Amino acid sequence: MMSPWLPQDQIRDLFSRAMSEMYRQEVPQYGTLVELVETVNREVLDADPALAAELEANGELARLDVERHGAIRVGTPEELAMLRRLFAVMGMYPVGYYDLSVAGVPVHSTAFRPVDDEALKRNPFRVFTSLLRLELIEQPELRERAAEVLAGRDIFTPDARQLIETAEAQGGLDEEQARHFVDEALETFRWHRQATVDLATYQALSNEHRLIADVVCFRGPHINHLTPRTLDIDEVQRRMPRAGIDPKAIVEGPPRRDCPILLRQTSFKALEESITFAGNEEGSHTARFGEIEQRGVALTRRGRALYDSLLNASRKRGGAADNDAHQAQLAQFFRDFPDSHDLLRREGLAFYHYRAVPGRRSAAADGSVEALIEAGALVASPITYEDFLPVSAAGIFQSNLGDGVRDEYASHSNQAQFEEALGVAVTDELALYERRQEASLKEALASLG
Ligand code: OOG
Ligand code: NI
Repeated sequence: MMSPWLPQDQIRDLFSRAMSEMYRQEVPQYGTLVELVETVNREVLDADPALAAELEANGELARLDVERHGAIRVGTPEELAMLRRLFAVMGMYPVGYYDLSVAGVPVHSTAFRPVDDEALKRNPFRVFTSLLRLELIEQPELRERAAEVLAGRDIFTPDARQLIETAEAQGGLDEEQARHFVDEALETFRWHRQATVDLATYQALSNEHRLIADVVCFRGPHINHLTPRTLDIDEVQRRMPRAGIDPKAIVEGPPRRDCPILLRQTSFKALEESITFAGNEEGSHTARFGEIEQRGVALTRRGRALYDSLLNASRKRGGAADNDAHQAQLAQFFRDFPDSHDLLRREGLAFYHYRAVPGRRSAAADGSVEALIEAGALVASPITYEDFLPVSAAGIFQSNLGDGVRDEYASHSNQAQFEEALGVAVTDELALYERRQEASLKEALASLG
């Protein structure tokens, strides 16, 4: 019998499109950025048919135009736990733990995202979700005031809560319920230009940390950016000023390479937005910004360790004058990182998806993976990195929080505490890539006999 429920992948797709539409209305520059990214992506695909064919073969061409990640920040364990249930309705699960306190930001985070191959192909929508760590606020009165304000809000509509319970109880939502759910869930992410506190409270919290004010003083965890995926981040960065967008100085992540690895990101500055505070006082707040990203192959633990050590070595050398100099310096350090898929795979630095080519097996000298690849019986294609990078995330946070970066929060990593708030353990992203790689190899070898 066919399931009466709308597939989770479809609910997620509806939701990510609705979110994109809402953010386009809220932040018109986002629409401009999406158009710029689409133009550059089209040019890249036209100029590089081999890349187009590879993306097509990996099922990534179709998802490119809808591919986005967003970010929100919540204030309490209850909010985080309820979000987990909300995202689960759309087939999005917490993957990875990110400790941002080392970067002077009093939050820790995970990414809610689809986890299996088919779901990722359909729509890989991800939401980077941070939980405020009130315990890192030093002044007791301020900490209590923030907790009190947070206790007084409900970031979910009554219907959203009801539909989450319905989905859990019956194992899904029918189409009408799903559409209603998408509308109601969207409300949690909407911008509110009315603060829930007076200007003095806002300022006290903001003086402690701008991010604390952003989390505490509003009715909900407004989506603070929505990021399209580009195939050429350097080109989009170059064209941003002409489109009237002012990018942050430096593209975060690895340098440009023949075989892109992990994730490269850049953002435009947060907008200053006028806010009405309790008691009708007028003021402003900067929260929402734009970002683009270019994704490459996921790295193994070994590959990631090499990435981290080369990035650290370059950072130790010190900041460069501008992005060109920064990229040139990074490229120097990354000469020690192999830059062909054959090498990355053979040296166990990156993850690959294996696929069988029927009829070619007899050409292989023996049954080994290498011989089968050599004979063309087995094809390995890069598995896209679906996650985030803490150093880059810190750079994005900081460029949008302005100065006043502090280091007192250093080394407060507490995954157990985060998972207790969340209500489940996060999935280890490396184990997940490993499983997907292994499953594809097993299936390919089985079909080759
Ligand atoms: C999240 C910043 C992290 C990314 O792409 O690394 C992020 C935030 O500012 O809330 O989105
Ligand atoms: Ni982001």
